[in-house]
Amino acid sequence: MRAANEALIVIDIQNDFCPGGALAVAGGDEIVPGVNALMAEFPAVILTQDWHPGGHSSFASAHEAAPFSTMEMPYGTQVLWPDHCIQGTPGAAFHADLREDGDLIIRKGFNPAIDSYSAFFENDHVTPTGLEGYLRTRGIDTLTMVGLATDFCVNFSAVDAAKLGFKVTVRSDLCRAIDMDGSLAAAIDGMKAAGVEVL
Ligand code: VGL
Ligand code: ZN
Repeated sequence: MRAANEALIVIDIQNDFCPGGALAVAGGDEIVPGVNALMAEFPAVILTQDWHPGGHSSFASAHEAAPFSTMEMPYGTQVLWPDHCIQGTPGAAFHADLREDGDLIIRKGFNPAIDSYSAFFENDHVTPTGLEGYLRTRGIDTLTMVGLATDFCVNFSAVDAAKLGFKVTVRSDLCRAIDMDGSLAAAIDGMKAAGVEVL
C-alpha cells in the first residue's frame, strides 16, 4: 500500500471514450484491468467523470460545425467534439468492468458554456472544480494519474496539478490518447515541461 499522502486519479474511463462510444479512444478499454489492479495499491482513489448537459457548447452539433473542428470561445480555442458523456446516459457511465469503489467521483464539464478537461479547473483555467481542496484537506500531495484521454483530460489534469504544487506521475501505459494533429506528442512535452513524471 502506498503512503497516506498519495492518491490515484482515474480519469474519464467512460463508455463514450471506449471502443463503440461516441468519442472512442483507440484501446480505451484495454487499460481497465491494469487500472483496477492499481486501485488496490492506493489509500485514496478519485474517479473523474466527464458530465455534459445536452447541447453543451463543446459539442459540434451545438454550432452546426464539423466534429473535431475548432472554435474561438471567450476562454480560448475549443475543439468541437461529437456529442458525448451526456449526463445520465449509458455513454457517460463508467466502463462496466471498472472498479467504482473509489472515495470520490468528481464530475466536470457540467457548465453549459465552458468545457472542462482538467479535474482541477474548467477550460478558463480559473474556475475550480473543488478537487484541490478535497485533496489538500485529506493531506494528499502526491498523485498518480491514469485514464482517458492522455492528450486532453489526463494532460490538462496533470499540468494543473503540477502547477498547484502536487508531485505528479502519469502512468502512460495505463492511458490512451485521441491523438489529433500531433496532440499526443505535444501533451507529453507539455507535461514533462510542467514537471510531471511521465512513465
Ligand atoms: C475528453 C474530449 C472531450 C477527455 C473529454 O476525457 O479527454 N476529451 N471531453
Ligand atoms: Zn467532454
